[in-house]
Amino acid sequence: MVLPHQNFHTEHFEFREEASMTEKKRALVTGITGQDGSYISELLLEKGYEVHGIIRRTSTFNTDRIDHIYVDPHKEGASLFLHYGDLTDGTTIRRIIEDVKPHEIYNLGAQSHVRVSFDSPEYTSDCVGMGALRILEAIRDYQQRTGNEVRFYQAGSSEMFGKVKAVPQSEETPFYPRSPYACAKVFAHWQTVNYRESYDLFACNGILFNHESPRRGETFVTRKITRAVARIVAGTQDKIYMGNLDAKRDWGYAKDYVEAMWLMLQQEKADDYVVATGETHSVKEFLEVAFGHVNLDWNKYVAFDERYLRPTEVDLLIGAPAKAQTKLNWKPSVTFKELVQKMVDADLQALGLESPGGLVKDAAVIRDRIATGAI
Ligand code: NAP
Ligand code: F7E
Repeated sequence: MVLPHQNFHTEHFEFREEASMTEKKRALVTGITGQDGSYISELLLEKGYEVHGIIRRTSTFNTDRIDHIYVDPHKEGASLFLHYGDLTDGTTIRRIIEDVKPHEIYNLGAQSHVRVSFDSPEYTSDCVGMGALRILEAIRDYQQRTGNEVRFYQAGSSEMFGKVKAVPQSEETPFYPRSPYACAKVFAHWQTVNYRESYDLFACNGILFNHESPRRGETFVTRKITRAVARIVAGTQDKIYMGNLDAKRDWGYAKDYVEAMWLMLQQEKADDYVVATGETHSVKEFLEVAFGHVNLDWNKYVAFDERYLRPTEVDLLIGAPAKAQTKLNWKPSVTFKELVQKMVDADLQALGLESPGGLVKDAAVIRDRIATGAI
């Protein structure tokens, strides 16, 4: 049997030709309602895939990030399908894999907030760590029974480097996780390596450094800042309460990073890759650029609140993305300053205000909401 993967790697045109001659490629995405889930789904749909996403049942709609790509499945030509499930529910994960028969699985689902993982360590470990293992086990059985290859992407994190053992951090740098979230990601990372080596699964770990966008969750530091800038300009907020401003992160643009995920699954051999910009900036620098974009001095608006501190902090992250650059031919397209300004512009636009950097074209409509008890 010729698998859809066997004749193409990174050349998009080759893939399109093949997809039209044979059945459509099917991808299954966990965490499809999240920031990365929405961008990877757009990318896969553009490439002609049939995309299946796992969503959780919620009492109010939380599909803002994917509403623009959703087409009623009763309509002809629909290519995006949603399935109820949860990473803590192995039976359902198995059933969905059996039904969808995916060629590729992107495991992006997670309780992804580091600070929250200290409050809910058991749940975070179950969903982030065991969730990945549940998928790997389901793939192992499905592949063995049917002979159909399923390629697997595991959303690893720079948080796994934690109290860093080397600067910058590469695929060779040992992990030293500093939160329940990071410990669970390390578990998922090694399970992925182990399933690749034990059962010859095509399973890749992306070790992605922080990546942001106008679709970033409102409680991560970048979006918390850019949203506050817009609300301060609008006159609906007067201060922003924050924790450690000295932490340094390697921040890139999420849309670039999902491209790297896809590229990993198109290679001849499964492998692990660091995806990063290779630059680091402090939270203070982020504040400077974000407030500076609307000619405000951040010092006048930022106040300290210890509830935003973590029991253990990750002080400095900076990635060495040489392997991704050479093997995947991947590189970031957006600079730090452009990223910050784009996010501020998008948040200003969401409030109906003028944005100094011009219009940010994003088909996903990100609504402004009141944050209740947000971290
Ligand atoms: P995100 O915006 O927080 O999205 C997380 C997604 O996971 C949401 O769709 C969420 O669904 C879903 N989810 C949460 N708990 C789940 C569960 N128990 N079962 C099934 N789905 C569940 O995260 P992101 O920024 O897109 O990140 C994507 C992945 O990359 C995550 O695994 C994250 O840990 C990892 N990562 C992110 C970064 C980054 O900088 N963004 C860097 C490295 C690694 P709801 O919408 O229902 O909550
Ligand atoms: O914090 C500091 C905070 O929550 C960044 C997730 O996507 O990236 C993300 O994890 C830094 C930390 O992201 C506030 O202490 C200061 O040092 O935006 P963050 P994170 O913890 O780096 C990694 C790669 C992931 O994998 C995760 O899923 O900013 N900080 N004051 C603050 N952080 C928050 N959230 N809120 C503050 O008020």
